[in-house]
This record gives sequence, structure tokens and C-alpha cells, in this order.
Amino acid sequence: MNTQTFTRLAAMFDKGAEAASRMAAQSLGRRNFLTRVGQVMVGAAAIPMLPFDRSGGRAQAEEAKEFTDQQCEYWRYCALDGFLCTCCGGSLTSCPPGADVSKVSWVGTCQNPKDNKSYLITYNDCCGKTSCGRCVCNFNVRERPGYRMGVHNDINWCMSDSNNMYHCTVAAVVGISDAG
Ligand code: ABN
Repeated sequence: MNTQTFTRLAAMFDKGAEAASRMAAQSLGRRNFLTRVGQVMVGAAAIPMLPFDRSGGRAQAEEAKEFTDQQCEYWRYCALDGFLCTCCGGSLTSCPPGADVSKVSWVGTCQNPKDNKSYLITYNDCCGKTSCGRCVCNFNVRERPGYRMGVHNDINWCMSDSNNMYHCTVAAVVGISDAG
């Protein structure tokens, strides 16, 4: 390509670019265009400042920790294997009408989320009625096999009662523990 041809082509390209810019300026308007660009930039910068929930659902998880005594996750039940007496007409510490508290019990150490302290819990089976069948739970924090009977939960503790039918289990706080 000689110099003359190159110069002519460059001039044509310039004209084309100029014509395109003029058309854009006429249809959009330069101020309008700059305003739009400015709006987009400000909008993009403001997005991270908007009040999105950045907790990753932590608030909901915290709320979920508040369990009632009719739920297996309630803190006192950390070593309870059986039916909750609170779901069977009894309370946390008393057997339902017609059932008697077992003569022997097993213990657990559970942390109360309200004060983060550990408490010694005794679990007693309630005896003399057929299985309640409601709210079956099985948590085994510090639970041990049968050779450590006092911390074993997987047996019928009504075994030493005159009527050894198992109905449900109660969980009483008997002291504060220094276990972590
Ligand atoms: N200690 C509750 C229980 C009763 C019967 C069978 C297993 C566990």
C-alpha cells in the first residue's frame, strides 16, 4: 500500500468515526450520557452499603437454640435416652399420674446455654405404665457403656421397681458441676 492510498483510507476512517460520534451525541446527548454513566457508577458504589442481612442466618440459629422442655434439644436432656415425661402428662421432674419414679437413676452433666455453666442432672425413669411413645430422645453427652452404670442410659432403670414397665424419663437438676 502506497502512502497516498494509506492517507485516503485513514481520512475515510476518521470521517466514519466522526459521523458515528455525531449520531450518538445527537440521539443521546452528551450530558445525558455522562449523567447515566455517573448514575451507574454511584449506584454500583452504593450497593455494598445497602442494609443486607450479612449474618449468614446467625440470628435465626441463635433463636433456634431456645428449646422447650418438650424438645429433645432442650439442654437438660444431653444424656437422656427415652421418652420425655413432659410430653406424657408429667413435668421435667415429676412422673405422669399413675407412674412411679424409679428407685435408681443415671446422671449426666449438661451445659445450660443461658449461663454457660455445667449442671449435674439425674435422669429417672418413670415406671409402672406402658411406654408413653411420645417425644423419643437419645442424646449421649458423656454417656458410658453398661460397665459404668451410673452414667449409662440405655437400660430400663425401672428394673429394681416392683412394676418394671418403662413409661418415660424425667430430668432433675441436682447441682452445679465444675466439668467443662
Ligand atoms: N432409660 C431409658 C430406657 C428404658 C428402657 C430401655 C432403654 C432405655
